[in-house]
Amino acid sequence: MEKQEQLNSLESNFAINREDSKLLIVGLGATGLSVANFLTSMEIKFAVVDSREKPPLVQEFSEQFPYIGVFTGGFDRAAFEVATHLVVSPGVDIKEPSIQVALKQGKALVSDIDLFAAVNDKPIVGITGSNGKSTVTTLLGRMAEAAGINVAVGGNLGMPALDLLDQQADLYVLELSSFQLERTHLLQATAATVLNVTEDHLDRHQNMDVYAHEKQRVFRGQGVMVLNADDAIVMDMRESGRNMISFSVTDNQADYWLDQQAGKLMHRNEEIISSDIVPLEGVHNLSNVLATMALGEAIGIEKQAMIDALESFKGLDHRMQKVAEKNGVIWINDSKSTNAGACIAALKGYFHNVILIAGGDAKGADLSELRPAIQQACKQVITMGKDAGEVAAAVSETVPLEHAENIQQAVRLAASCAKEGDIVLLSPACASLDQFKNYVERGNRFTEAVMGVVT
Ligand code: UMA
Ligand code: ADP
Repeated sequence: MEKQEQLNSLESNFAINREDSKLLIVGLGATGLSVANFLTSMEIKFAVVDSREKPPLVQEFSEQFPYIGVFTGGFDRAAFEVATHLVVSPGVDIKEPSIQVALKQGKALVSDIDLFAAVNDKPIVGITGSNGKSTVTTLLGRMAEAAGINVAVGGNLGMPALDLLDQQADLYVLELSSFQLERTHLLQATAATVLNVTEDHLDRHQNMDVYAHEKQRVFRGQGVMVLNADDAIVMDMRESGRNMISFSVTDNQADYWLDQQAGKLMHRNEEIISSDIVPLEGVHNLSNVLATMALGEAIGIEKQAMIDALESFKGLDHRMQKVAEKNGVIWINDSKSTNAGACIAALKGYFHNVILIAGGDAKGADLSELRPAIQQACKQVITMGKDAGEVAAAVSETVPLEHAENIQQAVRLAASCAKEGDIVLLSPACASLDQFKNYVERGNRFTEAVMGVVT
């Protein structure tokens, strides 16, 4: 889209213009910085607030934008007073009192995804769900590349949506979180999916209904709906009159399905590929692959390009990643498991040979739903982190339980009881922020500690 058209779109959709608008960017993280860059390129006035004393990107921001006001260490009332619009970063809760007051005063709330949607006229694929988003987003990007499409991939996955615009792509594949979707009104994806809905982020969303409703917003518009036939909450999102493609690992009536007996991924009556060839661990990943193929079909990617990309896809780090094998013991880093659903998926298929390391920040979740999976798969559980007690409460008396102060100690404890044939699995079912910068740091510390005990 030409710049003038983009400006017209911002004006018509949000009454944002160069003359009268003063946007307030709330949050100076990756999203805040991407919005600042975008508004600068559009010559629209803005200021920035962040509740933290020293937001991570403040230095970078001040160097890049020396003349722009940055208010840190709280939400500066005056900054909100003069603003016409708020662009609130996903990590900031809209229930923040300063935001609520501003909204009551009639100031408009706009998300970075809304701004992106307003100035982009190329197809968008929107991917959300409690688990599997990053895997599906990345794999779909690889499939589009294999088909020769000029594709840009990002969103919650890493590169903020607005930063992707520089790539001038012909297709945008966006991973979208519930935090991004709850404040997005304009996005109309060409194809979209909610991969699954299991409990997560209930410290931010009031309850499961609200959380599911936020995810459902990815289906706004008239694009193709890609639906998980194994998930009742997702199937409730169906809308009559819409094009829909379903996927399932249990139901042979779905459009993309797993023939468990024959070990084949199927598209209706046609075999796509043997499931042995899929280079990813676990049935949940077969579900992810089927979902990705359904999305690929929705945007016209040829089947062979999808298969080529799949065969060379090694999966992402920190998701069921085998980091060592020594003396018959396999060590797996699944640090990205930040909710119960991911941990349950990780434990599936194992019987009493897993030494599970779990715990961290449970984000307000009750982890008791882990109980049957732990009972079936684990020979030992080692808890750690702020909500270690939540994990411990899900461990029945028959499974030995220990507590570790940190990940190094957890790995040493695991090493001391692991025997040939065992799996040591870091799959915390919790966010990492109580003890680490993020899940990547947690996974890296785990891997380093494992290297220390296996070499
Ligand atoms: N924060 C404050 N005060 C502020 C602003 C932020 O305390 O004024 C805190 C937030 O509570 C949060 C952290 O700072 O803990 C980061 O918040 P942010 O909104 O500035 O985050 P960004 O750096 O912009 O990164 C966000 C996504 N993060 C969140 O939604 C928390 C990133 O997803 C995403 O990659 C990035 O935008 C680009 O789109 C990360 C994530 O953890 C991977 N997402 C959650 C998840 O996947 O579970 C939703
Ligand atoms: P997200 O981006 O939604 O967090 P990822 O692909 O990064 O998803 O995977 C996050 C965690 O969820 C990992 O522990 C992974 O093994 C697990 N996981 C991936 N796909 C699924 C799925 N379809 N169902 C349940 N768990 C999954």
